[in-house]
Amino acid sequence: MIELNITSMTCGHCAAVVTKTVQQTDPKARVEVDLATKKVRIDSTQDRATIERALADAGYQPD
Ligand SMILES: [Cu+2]
Repeated sequence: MIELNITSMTCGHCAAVVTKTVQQTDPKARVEVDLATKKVRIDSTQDRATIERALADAGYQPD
């Protein structure tokens, strides 16, 4: 389980982009976004660094 904080994530659109971006690195990933706490929980076989890089490229740099 990978847990990331992404404070730049502010609305449902951001949450959708974050989810889609993670699933592009691992189509089987389970992604849970909590907008209130700006936390993303990811269940994936992909490594953390790869996911963080993909999110940064999409404009959502994890803290
Ligand atoms: Cu947004």
